[in-house]
Amino acid sequence: MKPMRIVFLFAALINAWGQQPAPTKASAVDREISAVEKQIVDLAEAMPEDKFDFSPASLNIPGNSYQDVRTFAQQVKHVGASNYAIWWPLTGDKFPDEFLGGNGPESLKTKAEILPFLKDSFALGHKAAATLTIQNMLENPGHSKSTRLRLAIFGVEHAFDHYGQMVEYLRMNGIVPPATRERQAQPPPEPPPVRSRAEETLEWWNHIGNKLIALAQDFPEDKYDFKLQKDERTFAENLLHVAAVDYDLISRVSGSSIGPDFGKDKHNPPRDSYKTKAEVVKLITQAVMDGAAAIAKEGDTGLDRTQQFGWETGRHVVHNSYIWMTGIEHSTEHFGQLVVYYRANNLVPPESRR
Ligand code: NI
Repeated sequence: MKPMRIVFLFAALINAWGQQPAPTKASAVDREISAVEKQIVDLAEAMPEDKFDFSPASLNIPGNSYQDVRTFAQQVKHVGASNYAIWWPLTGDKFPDEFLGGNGPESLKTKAEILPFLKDSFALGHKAAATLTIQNMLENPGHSKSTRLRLAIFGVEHAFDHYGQMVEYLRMNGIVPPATRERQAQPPPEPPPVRSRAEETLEWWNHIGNKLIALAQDFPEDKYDFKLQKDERTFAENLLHVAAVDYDLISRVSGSSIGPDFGKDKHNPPRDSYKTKAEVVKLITQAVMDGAAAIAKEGDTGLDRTQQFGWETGRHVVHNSYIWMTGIEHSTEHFGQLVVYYRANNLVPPESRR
């Protein structure tokens, strides 16, 4: 991953945390506990009272081995009892004898009795998370063989294990789990509006145009007359040439002469007329801007007008959209050439510096 991307990633994470202070160990773990708590409490509340004693064994699925699995009520009570067993060592509270055994107190039978037990067990989880610090998280509390951090996180893992089973219990009873229902209730995101063809053309025109301007502004002025071979254009002449071709195409599409008079070779303005880097930058910038203005002004109607046009591919009657495409393609060819000039001078082009 490139460094810039990492910066963006961190920026996104910081944004996700909002403007709140940096999370502590306690708050980070507490957030995990809240997440599983919401899922599992919502699920238990969504199961009807009369289904609390449901077990998949009652479905008599051919070849099943569900005989000895927990009922839904036992799943809920097991999560609650386990939460107490796992998190109690962190708070130092006394573990009630009646909570021993995997399924919690025998006395709790109805949905109305079981749900408060579940919720209270998560309240203990929040209390346990609040005790965590960077200093104590690797200590083993009491007689535990696990560290404080391990216990805090294990409660979350264990609850999610049973959440997955309980989801199936709900679906076996024709109930869509609340988390899925919430997700389905969200309206699908609106697709962005389709842009006009002129807007699309403008995007590509500006894209390559801005890349050329960036090179023109960035390249050292004392290397503006650099070229690799004696019979090719220099760095400056390439830019002047692109600007001149742009103006030729803009004039054809607009039906009137636009841009400066470049003299006898209208595609190759003399370097003498544009002596400084500032003058070259100004010309290529103006050409890109004038082209963009013409595309925007003519719109889709302009793109559909036709005229005689000759280029490397031959002479045809073409749509103006074809002429704009020719300009974009032509600019891109010269952009590639200028990038080579960068590398030939042991310089890195702006785009590759990230
Ligand atoms: Ni050319």
